[in-house]
Amino acid sequence: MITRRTVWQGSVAMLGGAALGSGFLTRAFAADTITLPFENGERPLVNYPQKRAMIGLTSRPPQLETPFSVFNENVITPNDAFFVRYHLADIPYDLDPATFSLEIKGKVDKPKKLSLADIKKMPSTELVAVNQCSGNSRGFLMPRVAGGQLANGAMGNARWKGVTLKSVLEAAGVQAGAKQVVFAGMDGPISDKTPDFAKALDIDHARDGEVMLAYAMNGADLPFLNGFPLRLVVPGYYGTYWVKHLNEITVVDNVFDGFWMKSAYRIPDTEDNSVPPGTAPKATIPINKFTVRSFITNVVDGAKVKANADTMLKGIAFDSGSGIKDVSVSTDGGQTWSATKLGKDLGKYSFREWQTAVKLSTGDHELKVRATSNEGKTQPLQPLWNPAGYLRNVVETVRVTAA
Ligand SMILES: Nc1nc2c(c(=O)[nH]1)N[C@H]1C(S)=C(S)[C@@H](COP(=O)(O)O)O[C@H]1N2
Ligand SMILES: [Mo]
Repeated sequence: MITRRTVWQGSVAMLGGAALGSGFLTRAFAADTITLPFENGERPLVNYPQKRAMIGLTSRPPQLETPFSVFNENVITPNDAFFVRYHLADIPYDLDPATFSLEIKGKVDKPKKLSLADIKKMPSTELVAVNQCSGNSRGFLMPRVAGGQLANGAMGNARWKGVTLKSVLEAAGVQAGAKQVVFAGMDGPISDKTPDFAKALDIDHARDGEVMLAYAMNGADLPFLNGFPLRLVVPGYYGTYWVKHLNEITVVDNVFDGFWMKSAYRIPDTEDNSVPPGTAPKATIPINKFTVRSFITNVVDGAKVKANADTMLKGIAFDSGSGIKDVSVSTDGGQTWSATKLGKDLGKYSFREWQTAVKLSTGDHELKVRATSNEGKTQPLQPLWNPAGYLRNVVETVRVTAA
């Protein structure tokens, strides 16, 4: 029998090799590339353990984007195609799930150290939810901004299984005066000058019964690169809060001022969280909930379709958890819109499928898709801008030629 420990030792060797840019990775770079639709968009397709060929953004640490075609295959993103984002290069490749423990400390009556077995003995909960990087789609921003130049593949939808953070906090006994809960994982910086990755949620949010400590994803253990053996799941919130390899929860009686909360992952404190392109915001707040988005997944930009016949359009939409009320498409560049048929409801935090048929006359057309959430939010026709390139949710356009 192959034990997990053995499997990981094997994988670690491969990961190490890939991270160091061995011949294995160099060959992957040379052989297969993909060009994302913006300037300097050429990327290698890279191979990592537990992952199919993914779009490589960086190798140390590994950052992998999901090829967009995956979103047309299934409303649930397969584990082996789920994107990967890390900040710090010291990743706990040698972690042993048998000795792993999660510490709960700070302003609690009963500090705890829970093993994975302890956690798996607690009542479990499941939820389908989208994880999306704050910088998803950043590569499309004009003017361009610094940061990972991602297309639309730094998102994914999975069924998460674990225990509620609420139940773990209750077991530890949160003390009066608690303000926030701080989360840290086992990865760390290679140099002391880089601040360790830690994120915080307000105490009420942490105790809402939905925020989850997940040990499984789509019916399997978390892939190593997606946070094995335990990660935070914060439904409706950007991925930056979804701390991976989670081993430390600290209840604090102040607003946590770590670098990744106080200085990074901030959005303009304006009504639509944008500023005029190229300008700096006067005040900022921590990034929080997803903006509403929708995509056509089955027709790619530049496609040729049959004129005056039914063209099937299908895709996905999601918001921060009010749920999708309507997805409409336009075949005339946004002048007129028609409703589409929504697919099965997998829960308010999930991708929602939609589809419709359109007839296109001979010539060039701009197909647009726009979602409206149950809380009445919709997507702008012109892109909003902020200096970090977060929150992108402009109405997407796919150009096709009908003949
Ligand atoms: N431990 C740890 N957790 C982390 C990060 C990290 O760098 N270290 N990055 C965060 C960010 S910014 C994102 S977008 C998500 C990505 O989750 P994924 O890699 O499973 O797709 O992980 C989050 N959790
Ligand atoms: Mo992210």
